[in-house]
Amino acid sequence: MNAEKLKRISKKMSYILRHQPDSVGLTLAPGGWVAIDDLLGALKISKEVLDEVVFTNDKQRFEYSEDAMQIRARQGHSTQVDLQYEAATPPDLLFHGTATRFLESIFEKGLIKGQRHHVHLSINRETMIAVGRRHGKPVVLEVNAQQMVADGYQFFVTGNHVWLTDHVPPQYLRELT
Ligand code: HQG
Repeated sequence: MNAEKLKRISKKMSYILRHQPDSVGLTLAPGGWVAIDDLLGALKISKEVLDEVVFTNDKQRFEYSEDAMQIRARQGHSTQVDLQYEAATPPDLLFHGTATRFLESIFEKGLIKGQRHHVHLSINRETMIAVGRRHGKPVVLEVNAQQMVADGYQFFVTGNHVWLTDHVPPQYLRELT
């Protein structure tokens, strides 16, 4: 299937699995899971097409359950759901991509999660530039995760290596130039 069409389905899946499952009559089970058959019915696509979306997705946003009966978005939710991630110890440094226009507010309030469940961080600086560009002129912030852990902050990691935390106060942030 062509890339354009796959992207359209992926966006619809993000909308359903992260934000508005009830828009197609679905409810997320704990962990954020829905039955694959129910999602196929809602999207009116075949399992083959769903496989292609899941496996070719640029950011590996979705995952199947171990029993291959269910699917979920790995992160990025705004709808109320417990993703049941286990706490994990991050590498000493993590990165967050944002836009320069947000810096003043970020250095005042820290990184806040807004509509999402968590602040999203990454070990990969390059990816973070692209994430920042979605909002304006990109800038990458370095997060002193080692100090945050020492100070008792909790982190979670998703299957596609996104690090999640509740809030990053300004003292742990440094602008990279
Ligand atoms: C900023 C994508 C002002 C924050 C990516 C960001 C990611 C503040 C924006 C995932 C702030 C929120 C998440 C403060 C944070 N004042 N602005 N105090 N604190 N911000 O889209 O991190 O393609 O909700 O820096 O890959 O950009 O959706 O979060 O610029 O992993 O799969 O407020 O979304 O993945 O924007 O992106 P977002 P994000 P997907």
